[in-house]
Amino acid sequence: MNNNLFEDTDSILTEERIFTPTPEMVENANINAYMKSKGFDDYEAFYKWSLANRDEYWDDQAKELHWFEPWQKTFEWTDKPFFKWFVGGKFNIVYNCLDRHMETPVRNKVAFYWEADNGETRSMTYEQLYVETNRLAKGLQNLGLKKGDRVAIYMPAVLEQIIAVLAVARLGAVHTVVFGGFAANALRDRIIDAQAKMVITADGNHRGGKLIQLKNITDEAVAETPTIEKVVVYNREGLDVSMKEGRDIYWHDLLADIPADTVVPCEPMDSEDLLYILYTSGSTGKPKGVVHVHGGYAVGAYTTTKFVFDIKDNDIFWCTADVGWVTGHSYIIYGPLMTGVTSVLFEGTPAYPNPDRWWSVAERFKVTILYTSPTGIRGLMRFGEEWPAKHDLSHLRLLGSVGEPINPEAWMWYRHNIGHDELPIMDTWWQTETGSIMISPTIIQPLKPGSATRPLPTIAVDIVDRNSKSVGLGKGGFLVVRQPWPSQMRTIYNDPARYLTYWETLPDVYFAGDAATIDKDGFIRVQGRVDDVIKVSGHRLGSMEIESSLVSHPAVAEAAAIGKPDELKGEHVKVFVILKNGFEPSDEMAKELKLHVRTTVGALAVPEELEFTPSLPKTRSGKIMRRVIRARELGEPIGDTSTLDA
Ligand code: 6R9
Repeated sequence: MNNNLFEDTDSILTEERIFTPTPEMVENANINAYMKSKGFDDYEAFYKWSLANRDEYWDDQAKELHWFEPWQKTFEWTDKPFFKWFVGGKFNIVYNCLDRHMETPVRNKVAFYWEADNGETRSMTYEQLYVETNRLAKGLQNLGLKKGDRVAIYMPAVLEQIIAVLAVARLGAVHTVVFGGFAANALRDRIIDAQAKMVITADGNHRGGKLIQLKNITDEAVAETPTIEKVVVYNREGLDVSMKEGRDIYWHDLLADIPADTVVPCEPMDSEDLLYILYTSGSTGKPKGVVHVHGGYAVGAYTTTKFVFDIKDNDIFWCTADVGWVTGHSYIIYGPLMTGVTSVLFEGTPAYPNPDRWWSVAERFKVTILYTSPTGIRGLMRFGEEWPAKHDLSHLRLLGSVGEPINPEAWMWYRHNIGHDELPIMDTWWQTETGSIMISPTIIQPLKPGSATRPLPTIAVDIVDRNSKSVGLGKGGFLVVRQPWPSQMRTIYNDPARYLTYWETLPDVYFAGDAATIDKDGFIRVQGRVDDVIKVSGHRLGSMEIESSLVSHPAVAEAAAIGKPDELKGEHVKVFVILKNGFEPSDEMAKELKLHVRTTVGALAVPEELEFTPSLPKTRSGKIMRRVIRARELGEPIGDTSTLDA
């Protein structure tokens, strides 16, 4: 890690604008009601209490959900840093998303309003979602799916994607959702690592007006995955796709004889049984299969949805993420459904056909809470204020941001143009590995543009030096967490050693690679990754994945990928390429290599800049020193080069 990372710390700590909540916001806030029940009316004092009473806090939250059998012990270190939450409890997250609401007025509420890329709309009540989930669960059961089996879900943002996720989890099987924008190789690698038995996909769909051939890509991936027995295909577009006899089956054929009153009871899972594996990029090697479980994950997703977004009965919640990322898992599907709120699911892209598409969706569905990303905001900022101004966004009452640091300029634009100069913005810091939001204001706290403010209750966040010692107010360091929380990943699938690195990089704390500063008032500002992960438009890409793709091209000897600051995307990819003897640098070659990355990794990973170079800086052990390349590229101090092979 770079020693000089925090040299510019002082210059970043200058934000003085503070926005305070109105008395009505505080009075009606969900978090306020809970605080009061514990005898507090001040967040700081309440937070201190929560650190000392972690298990009581989580017991209170967990009790609001349905358990087939209660837990005996709230938390247990099994073999540190491995641990369990809600030990002995029997639980199914889907029961809490659906079945529980069948006894209450939520039954007839809209669960999702959906809008297609082409503008078509559809909606589904909680009861309809319950019915369709049960039918699909029955169909999957008929295909032989059972508890513990892994299923890859490679679908567009249609309601059936959500039904697929819920049906798999209902049966106690484990889903691994693969983003619909990923290429065949990425899908194949994830299927192989998870040893998935089934893929649920669609023929294809349109996004931003472009057709994505999901079934063709699935066929290509599945040709090299021995574990796949069945491919279920949802007919989204009526495309003429090839169906392999005995392996492939259409969703509608699978469900044809399954009546609407079919009930497949939720599999009673142990709290610690697997719910899903979600692959995310690390700095080296293949993507990591982050493992989440039914009990603790549910409690974390539910609690944060309730407190951070302050969900009320008549809210319309819209999280613009894709279900293929963790944000979609926790805040499109699980968190919102457990709270019984009405959500929006949107298949399209922000600026298609016009730069006001999002604002038009928000207006038409009367969205009250909008949760989006800095990259989304920056992307739309560039078209000008007149686009949001065309729309009545007066229903909005709360805004959120996630995925990367939000620069104060974008924060102010968001508040001014979307939040009519008065809405609070919840800048939420968390990760695939944390399962749910960790650092974020709630509606009752003061805000500073560009700051995720403070940790949520019980989350023992600290900013530390290399010895895990707090740096103190007004300084910068590594962002760590000192105590476990329920929705934390349990391990890396097939690779527990890799899980250990999160706890062993810095002594006795959880560290997942971000740097942060804390100002004199205790406001935290997350600065981004300290390792070699590149964050493009809010999505984590491993430098390794991009480099592996490049060196798989016959002309490439070696490659190094770095992230460079990008006004729009947060970071963009720049690659340095050493060609093999006999190949000459040219514009055509650069084009060909970019295309190669597109087809092997996916469009997000395509390098914006490609430079041919005769050599790359390496350590003596042969590791490419990406931070040296990055420092050179950005004209920054190079730092410790003691391991550099001169
Ligand atoms: C939820 C999600 C995690 C990484 C994380 C950090 C960055 C996320 C942020 C933020 C600053 C925020 N990040 N939210 N940085 N402020 N509010 O994005 O998960 O895809 O696993 O990425 O994203 O660098 O470590 P994931």
